Amino acid sequence: MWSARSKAIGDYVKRCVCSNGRFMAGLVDHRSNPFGSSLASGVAETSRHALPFPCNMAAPFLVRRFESTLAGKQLELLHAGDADDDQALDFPGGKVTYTPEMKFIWENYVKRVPCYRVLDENGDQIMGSNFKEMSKEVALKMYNDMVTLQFMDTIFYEAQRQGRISFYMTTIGEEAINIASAAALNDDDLVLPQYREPGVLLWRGFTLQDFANQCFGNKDDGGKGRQMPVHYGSKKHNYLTVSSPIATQLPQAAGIAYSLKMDKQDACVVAFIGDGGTSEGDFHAGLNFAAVMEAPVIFICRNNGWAISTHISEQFRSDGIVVKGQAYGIRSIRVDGSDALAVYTAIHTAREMAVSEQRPVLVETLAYRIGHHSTSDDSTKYRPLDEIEYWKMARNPVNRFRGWIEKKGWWSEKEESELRISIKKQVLQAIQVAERTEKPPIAELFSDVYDQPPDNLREQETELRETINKYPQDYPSGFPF
Ligand SMILES: Cc1ncc(C[n+]2csc(CCOP(=O)(O)OP(=O)(O)O)c2C)c(N)n1
Ligand SMILES: [Mg+2]
Repeated sequence: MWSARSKAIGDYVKRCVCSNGRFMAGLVDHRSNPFGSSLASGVAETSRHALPFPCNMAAPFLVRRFESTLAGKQLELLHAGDADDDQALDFPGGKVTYTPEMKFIWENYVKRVPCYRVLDENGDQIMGSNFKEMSKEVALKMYNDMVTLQFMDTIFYEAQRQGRISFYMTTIGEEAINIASAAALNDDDLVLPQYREPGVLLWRGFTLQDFANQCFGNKDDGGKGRQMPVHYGSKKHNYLTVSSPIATQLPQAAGIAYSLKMDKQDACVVAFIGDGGTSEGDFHAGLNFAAVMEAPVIFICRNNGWAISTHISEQFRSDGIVVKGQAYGIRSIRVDGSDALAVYTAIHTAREMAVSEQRPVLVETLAYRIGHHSTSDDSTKYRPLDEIEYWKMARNPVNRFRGWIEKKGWWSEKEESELRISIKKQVLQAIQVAERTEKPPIAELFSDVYDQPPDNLREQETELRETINKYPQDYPSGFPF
């Protein structure tokens, strides 16, 4: 396959081995079947006569793997620009031209990658900007959900401060990324969140009651109260459960997207990651896998300037994240994350590319994290208040989108005040109901992993029950025992 891709090397090998008839025949066979005649026919044979595991699993996988990826072809196309240069170095992956000039690639950029936007700070469309039109219905749902997210954040945050829930994370400043990206996707697209993307679930119909049940860890929580607050997940909404270890979702996203590709599904995977998350090895493994396997996955990096108290200048020296996409051979764009219309357009286009061209796409959104990292953090200890205030007031994504819908004649002051009264009431009610709902039974802590729980798990359950009996005052009352 390797020599078949590279004509010069193929010719050279031919010249060297022309006296060896068998080797030549091998080469000819190889070319007629890009995956090697022996491998392909062997695999087909294996899959017809099912062998015991693991062979019977591996064989069909191999057949389909090669059917569904055309990495070799893609690489040739990728470097086609140098194909006619006879002097070029014919290297695996494509031709590389020579230069007598010794020139290092400079670490600084002449110009930073610009940020795509459609709306200015007042919600006015920028002259000459191109964007995807949206209906009044979609625009109003987007606005409604962004405001809901704000109320949810304010009230849940306060509930944590009052000691009613143990932990919370807000999305303040990143409402447009949450909602506009969800609006641009299909509901079949699988979302692998980091943790600051509850808006995608909200858009898909996860109710305020569902959110409250999860944060209070009651018996109606889909996760049976086993996860920390904000670690939402919903199979019904194609939203994989948030996992605390940062970036583990990215290699998983590449794998899931590759399986969608093999099954020829009309859907893609969408994986969110923060700027801090890009320093994890999993970020690089995920992007590289997706690029090589040409997996239909959109990586949305929320660059919000901070990873807890670590500023991006301590996180990386590149021009943000967008440039890393090109290094991996992934199409990429940088978008103003405070501009809902720009996010909507970019994600809509990225989705079309991912699904119809079967390729990964990287979208870097820029929107400052206005809130603290979590309720365990006080960001005023490491960043100036006026910086936070500037982003909250001058670059607020919700106000900006409201400006646009008002100018279109789709929204009024009266509707605004009605919406706010109604949402506030709904969020408060959801919290009250969730708080009154009893907790899941203790036995649920030990179920759903093993068919027959092992001895050590049984021992732990007994020990827990004894401890609760001994110190009942330290455990919530009304716990089904
Ligand atoms: C593997 C791993 N390392 C460290 C942490 C602790 N941690 C939790 S959030 C976080 C910062 C992530 O920042 P970023 O990706 O920028 O997301 P943001 O909170 O800004 O949305 C860190 C270091 C973790 N959860 N997992
Ligand atoms: Mg961050």
